Amino acid sequence: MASKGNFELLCLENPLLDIQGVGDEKLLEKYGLKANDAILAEEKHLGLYDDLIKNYKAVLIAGGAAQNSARGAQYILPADSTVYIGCIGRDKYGEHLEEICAQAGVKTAYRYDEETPTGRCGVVITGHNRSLCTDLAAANKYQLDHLKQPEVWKLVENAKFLYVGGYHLTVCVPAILALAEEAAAKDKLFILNLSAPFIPQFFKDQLDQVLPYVDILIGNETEAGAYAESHRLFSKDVKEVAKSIVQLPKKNSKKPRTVVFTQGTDPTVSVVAKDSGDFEIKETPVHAIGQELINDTNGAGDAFAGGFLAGIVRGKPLETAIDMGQWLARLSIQQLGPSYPFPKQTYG
Ligand code: 26A
Repeated sequence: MASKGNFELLCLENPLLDIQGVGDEKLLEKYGLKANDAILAEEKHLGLYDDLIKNYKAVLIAGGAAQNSARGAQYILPADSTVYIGCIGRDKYGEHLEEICAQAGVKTAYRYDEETPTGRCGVVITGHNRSLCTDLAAANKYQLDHLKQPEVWKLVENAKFLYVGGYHLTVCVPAILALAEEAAAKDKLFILNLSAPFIPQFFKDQLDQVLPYVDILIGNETEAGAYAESHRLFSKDVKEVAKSIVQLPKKNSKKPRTVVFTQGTDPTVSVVAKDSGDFEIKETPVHAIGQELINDTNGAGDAFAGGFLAGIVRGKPLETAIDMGQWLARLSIQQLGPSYPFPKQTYG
């Protein structure tokens, strides 16, 4: 059923501005970055942003993983379907994010931090790899108080699908749990993205606190591997990891848990827990694309999540929602950074 355009989908995470440039081995080495990774910036990384702008012709693009997904979902859904929450500073970068979301039709309910600048993500492109180095700044100042403000909480109560980027587990677990409790209490769908290997690796306790509330978990094969390692699973095989996660205790017993793992150009694996204790395991192929059409892969996973969320909000079967995610990812990797083509293309 089509959405009636009443902000059914609410997303929470870290609003960031991406400073994206085409780099080289030398740049990666200088800052100790891996070609394909996502990390939190330390002191030694802080020169990267100016370096990218001055020496690598970097461009400024709206980023923040779940903010990219919110724009992606809204790209497909009817007007006024998506609202996004996070914390920015009162500065040019923050204004830029507000403009981009407004253009994409995403309603924002930002918290403004008066003392801290808007967060930045340095994106170093080398070939089809992207290295993300994030200085969260204001994004790290998100607080539960903001979510509980009556006009913001009204948006939460109104939404039927609550999506949290796993990156937010580094910022404000109480806000995530407030959304999770709301979903469990009112039988809404609570969806979490693993976001990056360092989340299951270094934020294991925070993740484990939230997992009992998760109806749908999204991730990729590297994140599945990192989860297997930190949770000492016997296998890193994505199907085995997914099976292990769907079986974890669940607060809302009215809904089975679903785990969706993308695997780059290999088929996307989905596992649903069945009442019988058995599993429904499916593999959905990706939409092939010629190498020459790829612009960059920054935001490909976020686009997948966005398309997938749109499918779920529209009440599509799981495999169709996955296919919508693959469709949007294919469109996004042909654009510069985490963006979607205009004029709009339509799925199906
Ligand atoms: C807490 N961290 C590290 C992050 C991020 C992040 N978004 C939220 N929190 N690190 C990178 N990103 C975003 O991921 C997108 C690509 O998937 C980048 O801003 C980029 O747009």
